[in-house]
Amino acid sequence: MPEKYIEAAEVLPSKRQLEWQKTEMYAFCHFGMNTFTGREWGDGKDAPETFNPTEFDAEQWAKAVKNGGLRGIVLTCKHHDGFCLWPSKYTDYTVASSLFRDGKGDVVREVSDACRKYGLKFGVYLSPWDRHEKTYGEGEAYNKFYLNQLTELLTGYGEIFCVWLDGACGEGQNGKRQSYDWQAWFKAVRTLQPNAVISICGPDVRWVGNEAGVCRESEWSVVPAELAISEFTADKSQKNDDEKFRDKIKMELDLGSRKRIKKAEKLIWYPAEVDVSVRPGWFYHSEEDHRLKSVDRLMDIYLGSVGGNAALLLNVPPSKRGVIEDVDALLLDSFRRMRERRFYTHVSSSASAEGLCLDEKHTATNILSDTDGFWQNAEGDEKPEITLKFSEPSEFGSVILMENIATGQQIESFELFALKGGRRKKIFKGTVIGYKKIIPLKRKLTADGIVIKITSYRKKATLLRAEVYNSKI
Ligand code: FUL
Repeated sequence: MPEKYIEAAEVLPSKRQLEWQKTEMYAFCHFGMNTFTGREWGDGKDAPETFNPTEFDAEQWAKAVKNGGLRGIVLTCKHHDGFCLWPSKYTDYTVASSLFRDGKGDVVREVSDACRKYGLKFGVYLSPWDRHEKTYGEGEAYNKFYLNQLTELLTGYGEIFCVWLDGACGEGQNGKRQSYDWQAWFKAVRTLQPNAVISICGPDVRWVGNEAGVCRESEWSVVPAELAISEFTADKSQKNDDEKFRDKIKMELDLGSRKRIKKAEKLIWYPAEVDVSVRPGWFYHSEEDHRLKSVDRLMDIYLGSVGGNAALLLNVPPSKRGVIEDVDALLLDSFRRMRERRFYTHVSSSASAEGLCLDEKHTATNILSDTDGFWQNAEGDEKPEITLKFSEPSEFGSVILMENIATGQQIESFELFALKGGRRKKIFKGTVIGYKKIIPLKRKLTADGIVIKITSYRKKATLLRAEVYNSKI
């Protein structure tokens, strides 16, 4: 039997996981009955007329999200209160009973259309916990009801990139809890939207483990299979609507090291997603307009998540008017500008790359171009190095490295050196790379180039890309 970490090196992402990972950062839009009642969790008893966005404009959402450089929107089509943002045939607790567009509206339709118009991906959140529906807690009847609603969303609104299933499972109207038929629902997603990932209480994308935007230093995408059991995630999820939950960080820090996986029965590709709100709550509350996260905090979250082998699902909730308010839209705008300033001059765009490699198909030069070609270490080279030489001595402040995850996640540690007049100086020591590792240096440096040294890997070391940037400020 090979060692477990060698087995881990052979675990690969599915095509849908790979495509999802490239999406990097996308918006969560919590919008629904709670937007109008000022709550975070509704009890399913509010009259449908309460839902009445008077200036609803899905294109405005899409523009604000796009302008922030995010690549999709996941919409809360139904939250725990059970109110549906589309005219579901299976309940009358929907937009069709509201005043919105005189009962002829469909928020899911308008948001999905706007996403397509602005080149954004569209995903759905459909809460399994439903505090309005009478069959909730009755077993088979509710599972069928949920499947019907899921089917409506999967068949009526074009291509869906993500089905986001949260773990909340409270009591229904009758005081009963429901045992969810996850497998039947997963099957429907696979059949009706084969390219969609099933996130959180699903097999494709793992919840990072907190809602505060805190990321692990070493985020592995190959982890023990039991982490993907829906009930396991559900158990760790929020049990009430207390704001404090979102800031509590209680997560296991090591999910994938050699030591952690040693005794695992089965390993799977299960990459992390960081879900966090720009506001204290998931829903919009005007009294929180002055409590938005700072752009510096968003940048830290971005560097830790997208720059730390995870994806970022950033919640930007529309208001009662049915628009993303200026404070939120401006924050997204500043966040994009800040990223543009940080990655302003692509110092390595005319660099050369050298290093031993497996064969002429896997040369170091591959890491400089935006193609699928990648570098792979020479057989037996245990501490492979690549030297990037800039066309002239240059100042820089960030380095981006990407592993070729299509052939697995294998790098366990690496070091970076600055090259100056033939001498090298260590400037960074890190652990995993994975899909993307962004290394913000403590201070800017001027050098002739850098050396990337892989100090530990599992079966083989690969790099898809390396980029060196200087900031504008
Ligand atoms: C949780 C829910 O209880 C929250 O209200 C929110 O929707 C969050 C993203 O998922 O499980």
